[in-house]
Amino acid sequence: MSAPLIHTQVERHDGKDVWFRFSLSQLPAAHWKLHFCLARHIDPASLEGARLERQSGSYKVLIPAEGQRELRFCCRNTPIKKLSDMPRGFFLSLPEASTGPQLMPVVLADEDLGLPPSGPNTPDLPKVEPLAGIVPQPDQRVLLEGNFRLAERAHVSGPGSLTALLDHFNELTGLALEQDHDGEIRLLEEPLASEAYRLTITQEGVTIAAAGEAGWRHGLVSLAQWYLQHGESLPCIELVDAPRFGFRSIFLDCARHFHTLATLKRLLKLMSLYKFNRFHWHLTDDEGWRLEIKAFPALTDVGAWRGHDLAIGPQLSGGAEPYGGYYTQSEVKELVSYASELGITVIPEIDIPGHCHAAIKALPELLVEEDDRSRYRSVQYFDDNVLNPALPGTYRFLEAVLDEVCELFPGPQIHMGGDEVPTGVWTGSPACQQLMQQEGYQDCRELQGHLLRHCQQYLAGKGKRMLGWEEILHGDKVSRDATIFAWTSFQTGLDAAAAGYPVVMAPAQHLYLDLAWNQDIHEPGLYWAGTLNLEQVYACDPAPADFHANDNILGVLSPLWSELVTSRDRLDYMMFPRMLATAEVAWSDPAHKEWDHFAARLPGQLQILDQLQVGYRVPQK
Ligand code: TNX
Repeated sequence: MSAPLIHTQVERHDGKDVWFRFSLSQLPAAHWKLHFCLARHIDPASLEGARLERQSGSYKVLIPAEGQRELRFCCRNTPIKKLSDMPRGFFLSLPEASTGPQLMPVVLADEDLGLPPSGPNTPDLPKVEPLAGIVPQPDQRVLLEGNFRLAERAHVSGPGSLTALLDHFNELTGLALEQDHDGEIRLLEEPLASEAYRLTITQEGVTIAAAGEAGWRHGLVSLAQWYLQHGESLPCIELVDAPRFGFRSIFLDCARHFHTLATLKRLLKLMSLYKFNRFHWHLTDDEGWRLEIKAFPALTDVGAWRGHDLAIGPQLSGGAEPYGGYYTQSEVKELVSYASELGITVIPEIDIPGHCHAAIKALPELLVEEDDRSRYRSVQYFDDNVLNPALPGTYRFLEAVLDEVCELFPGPQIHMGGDEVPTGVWTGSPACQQLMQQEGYQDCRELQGHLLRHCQQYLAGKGKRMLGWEEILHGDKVSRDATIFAWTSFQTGLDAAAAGYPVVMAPAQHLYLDLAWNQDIHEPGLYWAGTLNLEQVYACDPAPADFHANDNILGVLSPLWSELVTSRDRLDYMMFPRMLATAEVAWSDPAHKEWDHFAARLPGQLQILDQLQVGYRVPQK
């Protein structure tokens, strides 16, 4: 029998409720089950023509009534507005006793969202004359007389070994600069601020003055951007430049979908072109554990893979075949050292206590309390994804993981997540109730603080500081050494800064690169915090001039969560050119930040991205 076809359709949008209808062309046998992924919760009572066998995260298994080729169900209170929300990864499984193959693919023949494609599309950019320029916009920029010809094998002089700096420059530009005593490009040591630089291109040559490597690197990157726009004949110019924030970060979720080491290196290279200096590596989540931990091989043997009949079912883009991957410790070291040559510190994130479905499935003997009767459902629809702060196994697991993480990542900061712990968790756990009594805790959220405080202290013992999403403040137990990542709004960041915490601003409404670019149904992405166009990213000001605690605002982070990022192409599409707007938010003085000017510099930058084969989203006219 050939693979059945399925038609999926939203039959009715009823306020925030969405009614689906599935029609199958044929059925292979009785008692088959239909598997698929849909990042919504199916109301079991709404099902017609089938019953629900399982739903965990985005994974759904339905058992249709005998002979039924048409199924209906409702997802309540979570509208569906985009094709990228539609169910994916269909397959059938047959009962074990039956003969022949146990699995059968189902071909998605057609889908209908039941919505008009979009409202009127507004242009992404204002009508402005293109202008060659640097992104992020430098502090001061003066065009000088004449041009300088940059030879392919120009010589560069400067203190110490410049190999790493020049390798990077050559990789970006395709040139072959070499270090020599007497170069037409001269790196000079001057007592400037650590990341500041002065780049001067005259008809005679190029000088880059800085206090050291960070400044020279930024100067060389500006030179590279100038070269990539002009070719060998560089208009003479002087830039005097320094960053607004010392913390300029891009985040990639490698758990929801796996991204190869090659993709990560390429991303780091592109980050360095825009003067980012932190890479926030989201290594663990419900849908996958991606970091090799020698003490617990099961974390990756089991936790890094999902698929039919695996401990973690298919998720997100779905499918029966095993999907996943992880980074070996030697790959991690390779990436960390590559990043450091680009002036980028890698910050690992081990997301606890929520978002731990994969870890719990890998290590149930340590992480599950048999008698726990708590019932909860996380934002992403898991009912078994939270660590238990009262189990000795939780601490054994965490300490072993942190021991290895601290060895692997030489940077001073470790991110412990802390986000989206669902309500209801721990309420039916005898161990948690006992711990609360023993400690005199009134509120379950104090258990979260209890666990994170332990991590903070454990990390401090190893000379590391803990970072976390804004919810690490829940239960009020972590000390003010912890850096707070504000993601639900600016205001939470301002409040934490006012309360004396160091803060990194990552408000979803302005900086989440996984949000869809606009409301068009074909435009992929999430929209729980609205859609996000280039101008909205650009408009973001993480530290308003009149705010009294600005010293506590360290900088900004733009995350790319990967629920829908299944490939490098999709990664490029979501990140670029929005990442350039983040770069300017993070680097440029608000006095020199102007949307029209950025828009004028964008075409020159897109031409650079073309040369580097970045599949950015082309701005709409
Ligand atoms: C919220 S931001 C999450 C993630 C999701 C993201 C999607 C944060 C700390 N948690 O688990 O992937 O929204 O935009």
